[in-house]
Order: sequence, then C-alpha cells, then structure tokens
Amino acid sequence: MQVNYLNCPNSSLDLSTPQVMGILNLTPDSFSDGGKYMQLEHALAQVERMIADGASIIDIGGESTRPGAAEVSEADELARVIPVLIAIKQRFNILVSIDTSKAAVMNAAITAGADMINDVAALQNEGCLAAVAQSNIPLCLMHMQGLPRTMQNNPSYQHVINDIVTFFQQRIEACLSAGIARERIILDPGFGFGKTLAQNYHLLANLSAFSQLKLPLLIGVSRKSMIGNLLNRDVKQRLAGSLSAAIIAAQQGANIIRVHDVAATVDALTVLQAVTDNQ
Ligand code: 8Y4
Repeated sequence: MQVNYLNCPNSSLDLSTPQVMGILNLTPDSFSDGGKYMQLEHALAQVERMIADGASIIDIGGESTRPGAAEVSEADELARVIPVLIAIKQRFNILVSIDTSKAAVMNAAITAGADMINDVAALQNEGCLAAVAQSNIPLCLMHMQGLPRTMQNNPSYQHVINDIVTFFQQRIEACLSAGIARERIILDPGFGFGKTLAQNYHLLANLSAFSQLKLPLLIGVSRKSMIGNLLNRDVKQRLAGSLSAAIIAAQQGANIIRVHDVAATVDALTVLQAVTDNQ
C-alpha cells in the first residue's frame, strides 16, 4: 500500500483508486462573445456535468499553457479565475484546483477557498513557495523543460526519467525548506512540456519509476499532441488515444488523471478497476 489519500483541509480525497480531475478552461478563446454572465453560467454548467460524470476535482485555469500561447496579465487571470472559483464553491460540493503559476493568483485563490494549487512551473516563480506555504492545501509540482513559448524547440535530456526524478527531488526540498509539508505534495512529469514524442512515450512507459518518491502522481495526457501527432488526429478526434494513455498511466500507479472527457475516462477506469478487483 503506497499513497492512499490526499489530505485536503475540508475533505480528504481517496486515492486508493485513480481519481479524475476535470479540466475547465477559462481562456477567452473558449467562450468570449456571450458576456460575463453567460461565461459564468457556461462554466458552471460544464462543472455540473463533470461532477455528474464522476470528476473528483475540477481544475480551473485562466492562462493558456499550450506551446506558443500568449502570456496573460495578472489582472486578467485574476478576473477570469476568482469569480468562477467563488461561484463553484458556492454552488457545488467539489474540490477545486487552480492552475496558475502566479503568486498573486495563488494568494487570491487560497483566500477564496481553493482546494489545490496546480502549478506547471512547480512553484519556481517569485513568491509562489511563500503563497502556498501560508495555506494548508495540496499542490501539484509539474515538470517542464524550458518555458511554454519555446519548450518544444529541441528538448534534450541526459536521461528523461532520471532528470525528472532529480527535478522533483529539488522541488520537494524547496517546498520543505519553505515550510510546506511533504504530505501536501503531488508530482506530475508534465507530458508535452518540453518533451519530444519519443520522450513522452518513454515517460508513459516508465511512469512507475516515480513511485520511488512515494507521493501521489498526477498525469495529463488528454487530447495532447503526443496523441494527435502519433495518430494524426486533430484535437476533437483524440478520445480513444487519450483513454488508452490514461489507462496505461493508471496501471502504473497514476493517482489523478487530468482530462477533458470525464465520463469516458471514468468508464475506462471502471473497467480497469474491475480487472484489478478480480485478479
Ligand atoms: C488540447 C487541449 C491539446 C489541451 C493540448 C492541451 C497539464 C497541466 C496542462 C498537465 C498538470 C493542455 C495546466 C496543457 N497540462 N497541469 N496543465 N499536468 N498538472 N494542453 O499535464 O492541456 S495545460
């Protein structure tokens, strides 16, 4: 028995089976012309659907981290994320994770009742360690080589798995030094963040290597280029590939799967669970 639950301040999340984190995208390209009220109602309807489909956590982000995406100002990100976070916590009983790399957004989100911080920059930006240290919520440290705008230009490693393990050890140490308890940390190898197609599949093949760190593992492969480029499918046609990758990850101990397609992923994980339960 390894990692069994995630200690959230108000509700602990059972990780004895893999849990699904549903993605709620708040970048303006997703729903821009309906005005503030319509955007909020659209977001809440999406959340309601993901909860009904079996999501345990909703991950909300106001900054696009896709390769080459434009940066978002602090004020814009706060305006996008915080009202939605408050509305979700008001209306639903669900854990909410905030996908941000900015200390000001982390601080505001923690004050507004966020249940988790998901940082693709692993708390390396100014003030982020301190912001999270002042709370008691879990945080996800994701590995990325380079920065979103340029990370896919010639990623290179001595040894992908070992390099990421070393990065995790350094970031865990930085968290501990800042006063963040080990029990609060979740690790994520960051599929697609400064990795070639072959490196992404090598990672997927060797995910169980990260269990040596004895912390919960989160993975995000849903609809990513590693699926699209392998299968030559555009973003709307990547469900079968995404489910396959999710199951391969779950079989190697991934605890939280970050996805767009919650219902289909829950079905796939339920099939895997039936196999596990009847060995
Ligand atoms: C289509 C849709 C194609 C989305 C690509 C994408 C991760 C993450 C992202 C991840 C954690 C994305 C915020 C990239 N990926 N956080 N965030 N782990 N922890 N691209 O893998 O979904 S954004």
